[in-house]
Amino acid sequence: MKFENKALTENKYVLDWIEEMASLTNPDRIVWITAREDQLEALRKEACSTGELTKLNEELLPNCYLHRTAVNDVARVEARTFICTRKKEDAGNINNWIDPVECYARLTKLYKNSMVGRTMYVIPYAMGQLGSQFAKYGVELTDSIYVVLNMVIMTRAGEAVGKYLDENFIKGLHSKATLDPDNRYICHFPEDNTIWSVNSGYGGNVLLGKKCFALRIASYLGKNEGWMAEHMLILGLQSPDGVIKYIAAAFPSACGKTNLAMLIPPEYYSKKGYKIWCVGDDIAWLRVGHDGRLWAINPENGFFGVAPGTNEHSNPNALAATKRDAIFTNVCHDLDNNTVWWEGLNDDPPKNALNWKGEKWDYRSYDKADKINTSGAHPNSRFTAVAKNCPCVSPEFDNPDGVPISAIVFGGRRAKTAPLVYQSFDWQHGTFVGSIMASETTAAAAGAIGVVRRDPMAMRPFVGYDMGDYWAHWLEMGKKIPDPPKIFHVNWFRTDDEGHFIWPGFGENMRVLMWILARCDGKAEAKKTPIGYVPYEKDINLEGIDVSDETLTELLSIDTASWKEDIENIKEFYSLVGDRVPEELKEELKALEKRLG
Ligand code: OXD
Ligand code: MN
Repeated sequence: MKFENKALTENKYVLDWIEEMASLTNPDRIVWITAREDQLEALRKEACSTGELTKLNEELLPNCYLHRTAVNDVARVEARTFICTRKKEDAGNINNWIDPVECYARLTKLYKNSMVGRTMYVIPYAMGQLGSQFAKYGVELTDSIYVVLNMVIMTRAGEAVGKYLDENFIKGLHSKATLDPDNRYICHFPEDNTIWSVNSGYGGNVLLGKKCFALRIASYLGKNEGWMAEHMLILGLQSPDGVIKYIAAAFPSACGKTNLAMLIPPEYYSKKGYKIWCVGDDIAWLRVGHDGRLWAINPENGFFGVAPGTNEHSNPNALAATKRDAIFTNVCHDLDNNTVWWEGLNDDPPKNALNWKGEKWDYRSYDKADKINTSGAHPNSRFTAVAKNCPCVSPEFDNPDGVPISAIVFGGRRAKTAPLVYQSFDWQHGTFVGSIMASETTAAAAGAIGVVRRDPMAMRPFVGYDMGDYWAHWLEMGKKIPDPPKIFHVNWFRTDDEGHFIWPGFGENMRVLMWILARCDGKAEAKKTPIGYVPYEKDINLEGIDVSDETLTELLSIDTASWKEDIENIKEFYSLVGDRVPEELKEELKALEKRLG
């Protein structure tokens, strides 16, 4: 095998695998990614020369680039994502499955000679801090410079990783091939530590360290090795005495997860000296520490955030992180300034611009009902930003031991069913609360409005094995954590009868976090209700916001009728998950039904 530069490992197992993949895909050149600045700069130049990237205004957006994916390749494709376990039942009813022998054969045909005339980049990378007990290592082979440059932001990639590569590394093969949507596959072989992705160039399908490794493969490893990989943000809330308490929180998409991860405390709290630190915005790996608490790291090194809606008000920290060293995907290109724009950035769309497809764009044609065809930026357009460029990045971001978690928070978008916040009775009940997590579809999403989609632990598309076994693993973990975090559920999206949100959300969500931490410290009482512990009105601080006592009572009320309706939906979902739903959770469901009367 002929590398253009020096191999970064001598491990024969790793080299043999690269050789095998290279003889299948047949690239013209093979280059190891050292991630040294001179190499990256040469790759950026090359990508600009072919149109793969556009360099943006160096003064306004230093070291920032714009990329457009194919118009039919703009999001993760769950229907084409597969968990290929030898036994179908191990992938479970929620995942798509193909027999691994058949899948390897089918994809081998698609990879055959797919890199002829192209370069294969060999990206050694770590999820987590190099050398940390949490860290896991992988190699992604790809024919895309865009993937290389994104992986260098999103993971700890490059020459320092070489010495950590051994037989346990995660083998990732990605080829854009022909970008044929009918032959697009995102396949996971958890029993072989392997990920194969073909015919896509979109982030979540091709940055294999993220959803594919850090959630799907890692959740499987975690089950076997006694730890957890979760779709959770991690934030630290610092009180005026300097003490920082950490919260891990899981939300389905479109619930403001990145905004919560980077929350700016409202003036009432900031004046007193409170502060929020962001450890992670998407993924948490959790392990039991020597002190008996649950500790977490963010295995990533950057943010792959949704651009539309990000602005000075909703998330100034994320916006600041995009001001340098960022890659923008499928946003609107302001040609006068050579900068970028997206819906919800400000009220001043560029007058001379290209839309996300690269076509001349007239902002006056924008129609909310047809965003895909009329918006400047694609609704799922993204920024890839270096975590360290975020003003509120936690000082513990690189701590190889992670941070101790006081509270786990689940959330969803529910008009009526879930109160603003409640606490589970214990770990088992908390696991149940996670298992019944759900969101109602909004006008923003395609399809009917108000349809409940169950998304347990926000992991529905990301568990690399059977969902029932995953819940069983949660219950097992609960037995192994001597001093477990308390588990809560929040809902920022409660509405009145006219459908208006009655909670202000955004920074004001800090008021709810304060109650959660007070509960963890044993400093707040709570009402025992059929669904869990709910705050007394007096314990949610409303100073400085326009929320009346009546509204708070409404926010904390339990709508028994809608809970009873929900029970039926949960039963259907449990039977969809199938016969591996743990008995303990079925009992929790029965007990809830009984308490509701
Ligand atoms: C993401 C997602 O992109 O959850 O983070 O879809
Ligand atoms: Mn996510």
